[in-house]
Amino acid sequence: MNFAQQHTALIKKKALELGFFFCGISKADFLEQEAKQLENWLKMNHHGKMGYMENHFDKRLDPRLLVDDAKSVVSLLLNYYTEEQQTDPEAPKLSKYAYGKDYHYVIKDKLKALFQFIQEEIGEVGGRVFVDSAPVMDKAWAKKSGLGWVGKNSNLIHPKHGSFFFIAELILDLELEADGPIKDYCGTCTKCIDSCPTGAIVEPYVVDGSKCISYLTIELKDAIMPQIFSGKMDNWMFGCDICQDVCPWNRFSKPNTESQFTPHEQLLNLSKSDWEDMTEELFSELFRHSAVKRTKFDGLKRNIRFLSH
Ligand code: B12
Ligand code: SF4
Ligand code: SF4
Repeated sequence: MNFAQQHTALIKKKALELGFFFCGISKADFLEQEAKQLENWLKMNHHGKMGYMENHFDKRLDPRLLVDDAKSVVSLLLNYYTEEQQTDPEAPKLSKYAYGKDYHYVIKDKLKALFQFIQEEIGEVGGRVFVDSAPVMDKAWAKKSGLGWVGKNSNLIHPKHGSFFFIAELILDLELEADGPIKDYCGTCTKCIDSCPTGAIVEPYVVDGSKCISYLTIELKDAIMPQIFSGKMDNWMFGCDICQDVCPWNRFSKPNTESQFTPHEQLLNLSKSDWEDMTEELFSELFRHSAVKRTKFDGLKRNIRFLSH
């Protein structure tokens, strides 16, 4: 085994010990194919009012502009699937990814632990840790690293475990052994496209973010929701899981074992009226460490009100 192979094996083993589901490696290079696709996506205004997607175009496509002398991108997956569900079938729906503690914190701690391990075991390695919010194309790297294929719903799907996981990276100035991409297994299926209530999957593999319920309920900060989506929200108040719930590959999902993703004990038992009558105090208590804080109390109220339109 050469050094790159030894280091790769060490990192992958440690990543699993830290609770990551999978770890794959790519050479840090320019994302040529994605450059055109990102440019088109922005040109079509599929980012809506997510102005941050227009920033750092070059950095988003080239990890060497984010980390000096970057050699490798280490992609990591963290499972958030759960079989727990909201008990009132009439209650406004919350996406599974937001049941527990905000994943940004959970993942950052694990990434930092992995980076520290690398420096202790391998030596002076330069790099940075990234989760979600940075200008890095998480799915493109995970795909290149062989952790799954990007499906027609535009989510990364692992052939044995489905798509209910988060993606994070370490970009390092260390040579590692790269993995290769896997095949696309969507085949002739169109379940996600057919099930999307707002028609946000405008063509296979392309999501118009500005039409997605996840965008409308989380990212869009306007005081009033666009009327064209009235009656199309399928009772979602925060995020949307439809195009993943209907995906046949998600029958392979297994419940996560991350204790920090355990929902607040009251959360899943709130009834429709509990949500409608929610006070700011209860909101703060339920979502103190949660990603739902992103919408703020008024945002969640706006979403809930819109559902009864
Ligand atoms: C912006 C964003 C959104 C936006 C836009 C969605 C989108 N598809 O881009 C909104 C707010 C709508 C959103 C929603 C969700 N998101 Co989001 N989001 C992001 C973010 C910050 C950037 C994604 C991005 O770069 N988009 C830009 C466009 C260009 O990229 P793209 O859709 O991936 O485009 C590719 C394809 O369209 C393809 N393509 C384009 N044209 C063509 C043509 C052909 C022929 C082919 C084959 C391919 C192809 O190439 C493009 C580039 O690779 C990432 C985090 C990150 N930093 O990467 C998370 C991320 C993608 N989101 C995530 C999640 C979990 C969600 C939700 C499931 C949350 C929820 N339950 O509500 C939904 C899913 C909606 C969906 N079906 O996509 C996860 C996905 C995990 C996974 N397994 O894939 C990520 C990676 C966050 C994370 N770190 O874990 N999200
Ligand atoms: S998350 Fe919901 S609204 Fe967005 S593309 Fe998927 S099914 Fe459509
Ligand atoms: S529902 Fe079907 S088409 Fe959509 S991502 Fe899953 S396998 Fe692919």
